[in-house]
Amino acid sequence: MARRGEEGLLRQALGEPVAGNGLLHRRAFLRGGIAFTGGMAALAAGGGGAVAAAVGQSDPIGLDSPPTMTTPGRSFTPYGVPAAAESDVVRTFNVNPIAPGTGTSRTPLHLLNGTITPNGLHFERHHNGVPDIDPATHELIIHGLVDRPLVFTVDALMRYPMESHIRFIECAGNSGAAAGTMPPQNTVQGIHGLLSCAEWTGIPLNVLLDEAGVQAGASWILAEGADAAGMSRSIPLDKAMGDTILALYQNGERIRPEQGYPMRLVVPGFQGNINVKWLRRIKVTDGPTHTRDETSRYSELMPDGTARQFWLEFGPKSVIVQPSFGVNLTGPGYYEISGLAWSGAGRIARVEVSADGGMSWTDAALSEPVQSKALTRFRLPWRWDGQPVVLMSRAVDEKGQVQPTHEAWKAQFAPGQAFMYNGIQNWAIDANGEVSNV
Ligand SMILES: Nc1nc2c(c(=O)[nH]1)N[C@H]1C(S)=C(S)[C@@H](COP(=O)(O)O)O[C@H]1N2
Ligand SMILES: [Mo]
Repeated sequence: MARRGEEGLLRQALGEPVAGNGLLHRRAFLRGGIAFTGGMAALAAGGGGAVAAAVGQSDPIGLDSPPTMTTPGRSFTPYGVPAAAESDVVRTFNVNPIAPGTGTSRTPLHLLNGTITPNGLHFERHHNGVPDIDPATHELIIHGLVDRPLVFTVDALMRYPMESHIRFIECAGNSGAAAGTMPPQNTVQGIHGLLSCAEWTGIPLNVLLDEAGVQAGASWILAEGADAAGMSRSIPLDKAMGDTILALYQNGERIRPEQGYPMRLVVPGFQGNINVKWLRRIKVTDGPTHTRDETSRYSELMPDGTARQFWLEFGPKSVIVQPSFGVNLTGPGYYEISGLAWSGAGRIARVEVSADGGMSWTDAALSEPVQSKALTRFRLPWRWDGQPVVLMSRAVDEKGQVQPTHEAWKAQFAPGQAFMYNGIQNWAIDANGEVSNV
């Protein structure tokens, strides 16, 4: 088959580009259907722009049995683990020898797809290690401005009505390296990997606060963890009474020790720090407590020298993960650009993609279901002609907030600020298909 004919077929199936440097309409893959799939395989045989390999000569229709079909497979395991060949899909971290439990590990977002983070790959941020908590003796106390101070055992909490919600958790320090003056040459994991998304199941916090009876004059709560950092944060009462949950399950199983076993707060869309893990105490208060964790950190220096405190909700943000640094292109041809978008304010309304450094944009398809304060996967078909390009993505949330450029983000703060960074991520692709951060 002549290559020209197949190119024509693909063009017919996928349509003409809708924005600069070969971006195709977001529905092109759907429209292409079977013709597109056939076209890919045929292109491979022709040698150009292939993603599917050509079928072998001796076995043109795949009827020879592979060895796995002639001997029985292995037996069962009590708890499954990923395929051995996937051993590079792991969290990354550096251990500080003086405080080995203090620091972060990062989710390999560039090696995953979809939106849910497997529990063993959820990022971690510990201020003084992972405590070893016995669920038989752990208790949660609710006190302060309440009618009835209460103490709950884990067993008692397991009997309460629960809800499940898919939510992202992101560290306020995530992407901080991208807020600097030089774009970091690192993977999405290295730059943006303090971000994960899971289905959290637990008790709406308002159920427990109502049981304790919040008194008039109360306006905040203090939440404290049972770890060696005694990490504690103030949370506005309306958020605590809103969509905040006391989570006991993570993607169907009990919360991992790293994520706060036996219980943590999930405060949707708010900075990671406030999602207090290993929760042991909630005090209802008439104002923020100004704990160490919210005065020494998690406040922003403004251009006029004042500090902004309690800026808790993330703005709209997105990043292209395929392709991205370390996820290079293998030659000209058709690709699916894909990435993640999220906002602390609610659902993602749209994600626009540019392949010409921001001169022209087109809407990516959002993979359903698009959920509030959860990671959203966006996808866009693209025909790369082999010339250098700059890819960008820009998220807009349901409140109409637009993800800012790097420059616009920086202009809001004093130099050196890096918390809550949500600037646009640019990836340059050179003629060899190699991706760098620009
Ligand atoms: N008790 C306690 N809660 C904590 C922390 C901690 O060190 N101790 N780290 C916080 C920070 S800074 C973040 S970003 C999130 C990280 O949650 P994860 O480790 O489950 O990803 O937990 C928050 N809750
Ligand atoms: Mo964090």
